[in-house]
Amino acid sequence: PAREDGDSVVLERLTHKLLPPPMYQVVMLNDDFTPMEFVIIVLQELFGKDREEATRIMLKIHLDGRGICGVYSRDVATTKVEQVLAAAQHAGHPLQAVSEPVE
Ligand code: NFA
Repeated sequence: PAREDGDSVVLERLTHKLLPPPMYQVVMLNDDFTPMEFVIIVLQELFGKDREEATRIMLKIHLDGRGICGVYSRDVATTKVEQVLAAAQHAGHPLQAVSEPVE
């Protein structure tokens, strides 16, 4: 019978239920040089945090050495890391970020 793209919708939903996409956390690392204010702005502009949450995450990174900025699909997480590194390079700060699979 005619498909009218209905089958692919069903298959996509079924695949989604059986096998949720692996998720990746973007982790930012502490250093001794990047200004706290720069980290707060990056967390707001690139990760959509309000100032209060951005400050909380920045301080967590400062105190613990690392902190989670957000959790995304693999491609989005990779792009977020690239954006952090580009912003840091542009500003002349050594800020580092990595993505890693959740659990
Ligand atoms: N440790 C940095 C400072 O004291 C601040 C910082 C926080 C850097 C989080 C990187 C990540 N200026």
